[in-house]
Amino acid sequence: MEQDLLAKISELTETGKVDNKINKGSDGVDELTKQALNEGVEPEKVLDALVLGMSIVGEKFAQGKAFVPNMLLAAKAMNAGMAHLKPFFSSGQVKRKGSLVIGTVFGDLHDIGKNLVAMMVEGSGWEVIDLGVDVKPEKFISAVEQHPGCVVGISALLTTTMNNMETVVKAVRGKYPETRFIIGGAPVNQDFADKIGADAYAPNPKGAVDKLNWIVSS
Ligand code: B12
Repeated sequence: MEQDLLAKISELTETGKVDNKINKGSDGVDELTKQALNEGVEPEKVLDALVLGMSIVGEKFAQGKAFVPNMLLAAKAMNAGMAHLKPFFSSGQVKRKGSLVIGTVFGDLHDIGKNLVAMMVEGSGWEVIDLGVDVKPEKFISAVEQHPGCVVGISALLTTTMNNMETVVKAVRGKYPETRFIIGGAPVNQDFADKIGADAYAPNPKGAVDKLNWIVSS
């Protein structure tokens, strides 16, 4: 019974059925997550079910079998479930895997890809602090100050702004030398990440989650 409920939560997260207002009034992730917690299912297991749904859609996206709208819907469904889990996070009963401070580098206003990465990472059990677009080094520095031990994610979509990533890496490491970075965005690649001293590069949200899990375990 519990297994069925958890499997349903995963499936509905993947398909992006947020709540019973969608599709003929049958329950969505919102109602089923609430039901599971009310029935005493461990919050960790509910989180795992949400994460599984999100990771399946992330995998499909990486393979070109799911698209931006699928990711957005899945993230919306996951957020509906996460809202019921928030109290357990705040009480410390459910632990986050880590925190990611993420932003689009200064000079750059593109945020669609960065938002997808943020949603997917949050959906895999991380705390995400999204600084938005056109983020200057000082803003990254103050976020790192407020979230000790966080990983910093930087996005750039322009060949004219990708070099600003190096400025951010240097400025943040000037104050917090241990800070680890993950970068992404259409014009960058692993070679560029190596060149500017970033710890990781990923081409898509699924890759970002894998690399972040690798960063915290290494
Ligand atoms: C939408 C868009 C815009 C929108 C942005 C809206 C928004 N809210 O983001 C608007 C209209 C504002 C815009 C403006 C401009 N744009 Co524009 N834009 C695009 C467009 C069409 C799509 C970008 C996009 O969202 N892709 C979809 C997402 C899902 O993919 P993604 O961003 O690559 O992200 C994925 C990965 O890269 C990765 N990823 C992304 N970030 C991160 C971060 C981390 C940490 C990790 C691990 C991974 C990761 O994961 C994501 C999901 O898979 C592209 C062309 C294209 N087809 O890519 C041009 C494009 C990026 N733009 C371009 C240009 C030139 C501009 C302008 C300069 C145009 C102008 N003359 O004004 C301005 C610049 C404004 C500025 N200062 O930023 C050029 C860049 C050329 C270049 N090589 O530098 C492109 C390539 C178009 C072109 N062919 O010429 N743009």
